Amino acid sequence: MSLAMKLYGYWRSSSAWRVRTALAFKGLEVEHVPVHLVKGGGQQFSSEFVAKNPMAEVPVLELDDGQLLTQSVAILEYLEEAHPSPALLPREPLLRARVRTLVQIVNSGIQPLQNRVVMSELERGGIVADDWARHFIKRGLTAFEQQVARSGGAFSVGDAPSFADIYLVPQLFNARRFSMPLEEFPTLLRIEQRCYELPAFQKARPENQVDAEPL
Ligand SMILES: N[C@@H](CCC(=O)N[C@@H](CS)C(=O)NCC(=O)O)C(=O)O
Repeated sequence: MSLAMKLYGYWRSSSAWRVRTALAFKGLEVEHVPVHLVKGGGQQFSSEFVAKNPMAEVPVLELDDGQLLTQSVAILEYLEEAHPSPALLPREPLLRARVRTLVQIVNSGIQPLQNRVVMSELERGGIVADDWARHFIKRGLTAFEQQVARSGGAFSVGDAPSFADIYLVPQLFNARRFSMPLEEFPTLLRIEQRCYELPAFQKARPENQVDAEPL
């Protein structure tokens, strides 16, 4: 049986993870199509995949009519508009802005500075890429922690899960991959724990994916 939508992703990709969580939260079934980002130099660079996403990145969401969506923010916004319930954005404009602020702290302030493509270029230039990554993760998580201390409740913004939590959880996983101590972010750790009580956040974890490898 072929499912309606396809998600091109990679088990350990934090950006694909965001989309997996949103899909699971909204109860949307997709066919997962693994794109191995490392094996054989990276399947994301195949001409077939680049035709789907010229940035050669996951995630790509292919809709049932073949339309392709890239960039996790655009995909999540699309899912929220096309499938509004259960909601992943609060109703009040100010709170929606707070969620989007947190999303961008991760999406533009942390992840692009520590992704594989940037790290490889830094290493080629003789820079210690892990130190660079830790610097920007710490900077972003510090801002996230301060913001959430003001606007958060059980989750990052108020008492319901939102896009902000969907961006936070994979970023904490990435921080641990860089062996970063996280005690200075107690609010974020508490929210992460709360997120993992929800089935959608469990389902989206890297180790629960069809292409998962030992962590
Ligand atoms: N801004 C993009 C970022 C996508 C991205 O960085 N994807 C990474 C995996 S997390 C990727 O596919 N990298 C390709 C590579 O490592 O060559 C989004 O939010 O979707």
